[in-house]
Amino acid sequence: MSEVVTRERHDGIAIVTVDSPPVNALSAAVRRGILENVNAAVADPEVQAIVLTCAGRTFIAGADITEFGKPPQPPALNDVIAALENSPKPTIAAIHGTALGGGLEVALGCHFRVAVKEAKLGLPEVKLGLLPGAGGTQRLPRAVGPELAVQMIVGGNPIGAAEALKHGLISEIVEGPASGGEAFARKVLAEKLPARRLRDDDSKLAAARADRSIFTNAVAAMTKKARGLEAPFACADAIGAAIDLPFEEGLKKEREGFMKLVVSDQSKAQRYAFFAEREAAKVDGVPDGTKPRPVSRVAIIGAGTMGGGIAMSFANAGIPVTLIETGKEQLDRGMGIMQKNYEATAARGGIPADAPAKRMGLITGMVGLDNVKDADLIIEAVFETMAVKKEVFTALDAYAKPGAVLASNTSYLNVDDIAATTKRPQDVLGMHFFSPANVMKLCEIVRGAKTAPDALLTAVSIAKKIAKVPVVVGVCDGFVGNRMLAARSKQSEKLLFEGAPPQQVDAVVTKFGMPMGPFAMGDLAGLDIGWRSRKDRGIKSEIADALCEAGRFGQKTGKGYYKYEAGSRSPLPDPEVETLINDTLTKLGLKRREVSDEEILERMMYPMINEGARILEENIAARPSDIDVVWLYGYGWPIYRGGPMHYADGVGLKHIAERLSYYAKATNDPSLEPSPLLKKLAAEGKTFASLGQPNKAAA
Ligand code: 3H9
Repeated sequence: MSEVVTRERHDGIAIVTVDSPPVNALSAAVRRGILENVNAAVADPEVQAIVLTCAGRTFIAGADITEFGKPPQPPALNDVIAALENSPKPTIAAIHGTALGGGLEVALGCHFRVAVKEAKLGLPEVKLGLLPGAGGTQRLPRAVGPELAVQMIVGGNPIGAAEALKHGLISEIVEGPASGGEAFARKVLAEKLPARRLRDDDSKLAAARADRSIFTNAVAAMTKKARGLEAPFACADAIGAAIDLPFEEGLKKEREGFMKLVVSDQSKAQRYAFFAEREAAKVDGVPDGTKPRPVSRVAIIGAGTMGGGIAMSFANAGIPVTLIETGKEQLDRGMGIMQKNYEATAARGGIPADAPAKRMGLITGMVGLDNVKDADLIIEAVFETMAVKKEVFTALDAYAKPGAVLASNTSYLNVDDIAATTKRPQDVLGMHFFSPANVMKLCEIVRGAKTAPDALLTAVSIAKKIAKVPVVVGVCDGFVGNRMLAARSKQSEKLLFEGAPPQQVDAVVTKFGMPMGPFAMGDLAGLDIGWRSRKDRGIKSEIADALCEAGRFGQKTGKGYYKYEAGSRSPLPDPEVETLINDTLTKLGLKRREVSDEEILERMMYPMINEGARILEENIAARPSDIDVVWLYGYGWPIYRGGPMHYADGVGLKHIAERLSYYAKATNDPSLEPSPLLKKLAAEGKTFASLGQPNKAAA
């Protein structure tokens, strides 16, 4: 019999336990094990009820994603679920941890479900570009009604045990999964509770069958932000089939939808991203057995936009922080902004009404750098110039306790130079958060030449604790994300001089799926920052300079590359900008030409990919998938395109290398020549993925 699924009999109750670490995913062995044990329990005359439960940290977390794209192995999940549903003896799923995807579908096949109070239940397949393919779209609407089913399936967000109880998804909240499941089974037998097969119970569909707008309104609300994605709409169609069709026909529709999505490029990209994110957390070059240093006190230096956002990230995770400023006035201003930010979120219903007070209660403001002396981790988020950073780190070296990890939130600067101002470079590294730091999930962890492995792991582990996605990168100008962005910015600027208007460039980039184009992004960040820095360095960029000379600093002045109506953040094309560009080009003796959307897309994407290849050559990123994670979580790269390096593999590296060589000549820009690594891979017909990828994501 199965090794990953076992069965015990306790006085008439069969306890079937799945034990397949790490997350009890439904591999072929687990499916077979459940089926065999349920069948055996049904056949055992001593057994009166069957409890399905899991060992380890969680109930079944879903289908085994590594099996997708490979030839299917029997038994099919639907057959396993049918065995539980058709059992003549009551079946009970006893849930702890997370019952997700196929895991919840198995539980929905049982006649009853109970869960511990911390459990979470959900159908998150949509986040992998899929729909629940084992009856979830048919049984969940029958269990909780179509409205909540749409939220859970189309939105992909799990619910807690209390909500599950309220909506009838579980029958009881229990203390321990196995013991609670067994006790509940005895209650079923003693009270002769009728076994309920969800497939037979259409009562919760009646309202939406009478008035379909209940369903369509719920779908409209959940798909508002689904631009470019296929799966949310396919999920909605499958739930629609539950409302419109008998169970078996709905199941067939669901199956068709699943089979289509599982081979789609979008789902492949989303599954790749799932494993890429987990791979990124594995740090190369750290001796086995290295442990992160314990962190119980955290201090953040600087209560500006970044420092405040970082402090909020800690408070959001329930971790107390000390926020340190040089003066009371700056501190009060920073604390005030955080307070307002929390209140605005609470007013929108984003967090509970008592959250602002609770979270602000975790942030202690203090004046003076000497207040870092008890901190185990110190994150500096002061003004982005080397002189200021060095001054702060010299002071931190004097005040911080031995062994404290000293992190800089620099977005460009050389972390080794910062470390060199201290007598403890082994404790220094970068933690580059992205703005707004309380929202954006990426944290580039910058490993200096002398950073100690345990200091590095400390930063990675604390980033995970505050719900960030950490990616370890090496020291270079702009690290991974901003260095690649700079390659794109250079091209977007050049395109203006060649004749493409800002709105055309931005439209191509947003149509691709990015949240914003480069010019709208410039307007949001403020054009004066770059202008000042160009002036300091004696560099010219005639169009951008002319905009700033005309007082067009971006959104904050109501005009930049675009104009903005009072109180609005929507960029509107401005004829004045058109004139300004024309005048500047005439002055420079340059002629505008028609630039095709195709050229814009290639010149926005390929130079970035080329820079990514250089980043790999220089070992600034350990794997191509790490670069993808940076772009997915730091810059809003569309998840269904997997990240720039994954996208490049899909386009074909040979094509990309050829186009880069072409543009290098056509636009007289040697920086566009393909990097040696890109050239080599292209010549060998290979992909970036061939260098080492999260291989689990079956193609
Ligand atoms: C589905 O069910 C389709 C069905 O409707 C229909 C089928 C016909 N498979 O995240 P962690 C690995 S689609 C394979 O770091 P946590 C993961 O790669 C599925 N492997 O832990 C990692 O490996 P490693 C629907 C999986 O505690 C390790 O487990 N289900 C799977 O932070 C630990 O993972 C989902 O989408 C899997 N399904 O979070 C749920 N899941 O250590 C996906 C995890 O080698 N999973 N692994 O890097 C999750 O959301 C989280 O893993 C979970 C635990 C919340 C469960």
